[in-house]
Amino acid sequence: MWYPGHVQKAKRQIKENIKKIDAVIIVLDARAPVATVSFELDIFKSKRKLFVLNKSDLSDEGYNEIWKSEISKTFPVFLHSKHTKRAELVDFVSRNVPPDSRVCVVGVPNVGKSTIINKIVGRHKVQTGAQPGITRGVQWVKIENFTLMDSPGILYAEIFVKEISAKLLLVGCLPFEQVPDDIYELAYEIYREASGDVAALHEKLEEFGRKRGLLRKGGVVDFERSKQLFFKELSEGRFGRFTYDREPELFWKVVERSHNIVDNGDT
Ligand SMILES: Nc1nc2c(ncn2[C@@H]2O[C@H](COP(=O)(O)OP(=O)(O)OP(=O)(O)O)[C@@H](O)[C@H]2O)c(=O)[nH]1
Ligand SMILES: [Mg+2]
Repeated sequence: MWYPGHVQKAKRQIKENIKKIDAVIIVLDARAPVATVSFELDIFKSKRKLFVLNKSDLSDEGYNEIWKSEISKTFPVFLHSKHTKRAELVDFVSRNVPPDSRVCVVGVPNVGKSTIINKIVGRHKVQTGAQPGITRGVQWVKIENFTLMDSPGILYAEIFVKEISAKLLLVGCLPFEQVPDDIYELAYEIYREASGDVAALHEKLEEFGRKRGLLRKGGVVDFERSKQLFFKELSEGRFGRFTYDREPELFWKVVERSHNIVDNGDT
């Protein structure tokens, strides 16, 4: 599926800088911590790891606590959202990395890496945006106690588990126009289960498309546009707060596997 050249380049750039890095902040989406930890953690094998559960304003509050306590069994973890105060975020990083560390911020596309860096820095130093693939190269930003490295979102070259792709779609990490239909269908079923929405996908897109005026000649709904806009808005939290990954035990299995899959960057 989607694997643009820049993801491959990003992995190469991260690997080139790996010796200079003392610690990594792994940014996850609080709605799908398992799906968003599914990338090559082996690159960071021997590094100190901190986790940020981001976009927690869009996930279920009860599950936020469950996930925080699960990950905290092994790693420092911080529940973050756009409402979190800068001082709390800076304090979390400062407490968990040695002074003058060089810290790389990593994660799948669009999870909020650059937004977090800007908050820590206190200024709009690195570019952010509502689509995956905004950051195109590594960028170092120095602040008082440590230096941060922003990096482009990375993904496995092949995501074999459809459920992971579907959840990445639900939280906005994949480009909507390139995702195959079977992944959309699965994503919709996962959304239905989390939300209790009873409408079938076709009905939903018909209703949504009509309401938004996404029509073709003759007044028929343009299902392609309706689908993409519906899923974009869903990923931005417009229809409520949902947590799609609800099995904390799975997290550790995926983390272990992600440490062992070595992508040589050629696939
Ligand atoms: N609701 C909400 N939106 C957020 C949060 N953090 C980031 N965003 C939004 O998510 C989108 C992606 O943010 P970025 O910081 O550009 O994400 P990134 O991980 O750097 O993305 P790439 O560079 O494309 O890999 C932007 O529209 C942000 O405004 C959050 O905590 N809550
Ligand atoms: Mg970015």
